[in-house]
Amino acid sequence: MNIGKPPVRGRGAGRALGALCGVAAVAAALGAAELTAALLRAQAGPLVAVGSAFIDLAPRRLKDAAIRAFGADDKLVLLIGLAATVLAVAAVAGLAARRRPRLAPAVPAALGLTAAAAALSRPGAVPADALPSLVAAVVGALALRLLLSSLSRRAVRPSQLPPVPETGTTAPGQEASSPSTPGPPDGVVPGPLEGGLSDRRALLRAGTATLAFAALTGGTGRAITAARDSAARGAGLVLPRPAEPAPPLAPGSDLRIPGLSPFTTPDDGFYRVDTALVIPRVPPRDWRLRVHGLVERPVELTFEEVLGRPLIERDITLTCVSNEVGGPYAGNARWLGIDLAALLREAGVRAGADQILSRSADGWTCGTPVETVLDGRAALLAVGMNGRALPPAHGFPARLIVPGLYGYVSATKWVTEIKLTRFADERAYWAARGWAERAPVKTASRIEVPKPFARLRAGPAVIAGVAWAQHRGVAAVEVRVDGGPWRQARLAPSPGPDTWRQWHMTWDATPGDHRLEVRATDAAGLTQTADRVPPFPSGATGRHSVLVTVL
Ligand SMILES: Nc1nc2c(c(=O)[nH]1)N[C@H]1C(S)=C(S)[C@@H](COP(=O)(O)O)O[C@H]1N2
Ligand SMILES: [Mo]
Repeated sequence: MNIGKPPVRGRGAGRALGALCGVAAVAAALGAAELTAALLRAQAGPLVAVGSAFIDLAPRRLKDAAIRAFGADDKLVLLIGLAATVLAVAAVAGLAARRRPRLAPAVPAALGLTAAAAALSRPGAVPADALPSLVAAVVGALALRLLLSSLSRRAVRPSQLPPVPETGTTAPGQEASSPSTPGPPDGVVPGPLEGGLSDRRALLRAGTATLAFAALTGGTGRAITAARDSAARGAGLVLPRPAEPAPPLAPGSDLRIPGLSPFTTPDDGFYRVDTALVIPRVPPRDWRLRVHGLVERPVELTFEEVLGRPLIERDITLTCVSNEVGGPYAGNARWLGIDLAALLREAGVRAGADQILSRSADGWTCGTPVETVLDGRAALLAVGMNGRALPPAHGFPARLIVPGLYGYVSATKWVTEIKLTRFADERAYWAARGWAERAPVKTASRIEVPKPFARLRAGPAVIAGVAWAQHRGVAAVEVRVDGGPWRQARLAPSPGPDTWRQWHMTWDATPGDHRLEVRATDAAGLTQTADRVPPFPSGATGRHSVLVTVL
């Protein structure tokens, strides 16, 4: 009989069991952390804390690549990747426990401590924010110890056991699983085939209990958070009517061509770009906006006070600097809010202040030129979007909207603070990462109909799309086929210079492969350049084109 090494099959199974112990222990740790976070109303649990720190520390190229590869799903991908990594580390720890059973619990403990450090590093973190991760560290370590000890009890070889009377009622394993039985002296955990039936039962019980604990704590935590969320999300909140409604849309503003973006983007179709791994929860009851810094009279507003002021409604197109030529990060909505310029005048901007440094509930910052907001355009502290409260993903309870500027220098969601300062003194989130300090929107146009690589029938075909040049306005859109002469497209009306415009034309399609190309001219007379530059650092330029086949 080979007593030096356990049988091969048993060793493999023992390893698998060790790995499962690791995974179950970390699941219990994450469940307990979720419940702790919910009970304490902590900013975030361990996974989100680590993920958020990762987002802020990630090099720009990686961040850009992630946004491009996953779009708005990048956050889910990051969270899933993180969970998978943590579970894999836990599995390896469980595996290694065969050799070092006493050291193994240090692994979940170290993971939890790392997460606690990440939680404390978040902007606006308070010491309590580390607690969910600390709970995870303790629960993970204890659970892994418990599981490993029930695993190693099975390790006692029959030769080490006291002789068993041959009554047939007591299996060898029963002794092995009694608490007084010491673990294997050399720390090696042999395979399950060497243990008795009741050992297996003990391990099964411990494993099941651990997973049940994970599910119960995790589920309860989620449920508490979800219940609180629906209260904090403005569900059922009715906004006052605008004192100054948006001008009615001229007939034909929306051409309703199949495949063409509607003039007003529905909330659930509106692109989302932000650094928030989970959507910040800001109950309107607790929300405050502080206007301070280089001002004569600091102002503080509650949500009710905002709603009590005259509300202005405007159609404004928002675009992201990360949008590639022809890309999807543009949307047009009807925003409702108070006049941001009036708010600044009320506070009294001091001479020398040239930057409005706004900050969100989750610590993101944005630098907007003072002169842009004060030049008479419809800059808003917005509370409504398309006739309802802001959706949580788009900044509930309040955000900034400044027509003509890319979102990263103008459109702070979940805004809680406006500080008047100087560009020379303070840098906002993306400016600190190399993006342009000032970033007016570049004139752009996009072909939406036909789709790239569409196959069309010969004869009259519709070409249509949208074009934007916020706050200057779109004056013309031209299209050409296969590098031929530029032809004027027909422009749909727009309520003003701050929204995109739909455009269309009819093309007599002839058989063969064709390249359709578009360019827009803004109301200042400047035509979009053909020079292709990437989004970094101040927005992409170049013409959008689409290849089609006509049959
Ligand atoms: N709090 C916060 N606000 C933010 C951002 C962010 O990361 N955090 N991103 C900005 C960027 S880059 C853009 S393009 C717009 C996008 O707004 P949307 O998600 O409502 O479309 O929000 C801006 N506001
Ligand atoms: Mo953006």
